[in-house]
Amino acid sequence: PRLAPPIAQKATPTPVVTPPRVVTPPVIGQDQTEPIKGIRKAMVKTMTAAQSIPPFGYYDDIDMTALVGFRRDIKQLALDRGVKFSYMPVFIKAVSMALKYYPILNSSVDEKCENITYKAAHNIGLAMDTKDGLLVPNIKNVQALSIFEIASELNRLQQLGDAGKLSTSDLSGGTFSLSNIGSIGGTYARPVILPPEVAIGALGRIQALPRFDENDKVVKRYIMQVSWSADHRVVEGATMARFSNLWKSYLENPTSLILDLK
Ligand code: CAO
Repeated sequence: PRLAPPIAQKATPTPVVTPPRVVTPPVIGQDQTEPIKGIRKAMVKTMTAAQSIPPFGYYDDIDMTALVGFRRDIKQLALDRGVKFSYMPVFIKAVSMALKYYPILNSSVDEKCENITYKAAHNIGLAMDTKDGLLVPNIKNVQALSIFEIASELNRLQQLGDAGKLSTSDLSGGTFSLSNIGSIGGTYARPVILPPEVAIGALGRIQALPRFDENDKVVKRYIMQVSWSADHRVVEGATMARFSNLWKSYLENPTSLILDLK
């Protein structure tokens, strides 16, 4: 596929990390025991249940060069309409567009894994790092939303997450999840599937890296790693790989994404 020329942009230098101002607990020199409660208690329950799932891991590099330029233009347009626009709305829409062809990845299984339900709605969950802890609200019916509508909904969920006010409805009914750990840092991750969902993807940080062009010249490209986990009891590795290839193709060629948009 033809890709847009690299964008003239300075590579971000490795940032100097400022340590957090407050470290809690323990008090220096003293052990401290406290009950596990609230959102962390919910995390114990979900993650313990997740341990019964045998995951299949699949990793790939995504050339984001064209999308970096595309998003730079859209970001200002969205801002003019009062909406902050990151890469997530595009990642989420591309997931939904690819799920259409691989519906098993948008399914759920019952506790004993005896029945599988193909979900009609694409309710895409996003791992969110909030002051209360890890929460995974979801954007409902992504298959029927425009990319701008997804961005607005993401803004709403982020504001509620920051305020500790996400509703039960926002937090339930997810059918597939994404975890953008790259907004904090890192490359690869091993995301944990949230039962009863069967797949999740983690996104690394977009980095300026050298790559070869079609004339074997070294060029600067913007690369992001994706790490998928799927429930290997019901999802074949090849299905995950084919889904990832389609998702990757939408991100690497935003024009093809527009072509298939509903
Ligand atoms: N690489 C490079 N830049 C990225 C990026 C990535 N992977 N992801 C986000 N960014 C950029 C955004 O584009 C934005 O840039 P601008 O200021 O230029 O617009 C900036 O980082 C801040 O983005 P954001 O974090 O506010 O928004 P988002 O939509 O990308 O992500 C959310 C939203 C909720 C996913 C994110 O805030 C978050 O909480 N991430 C952590 C998820 C997490 O904890 N996962 C682990 C779960 S398991 O414990």
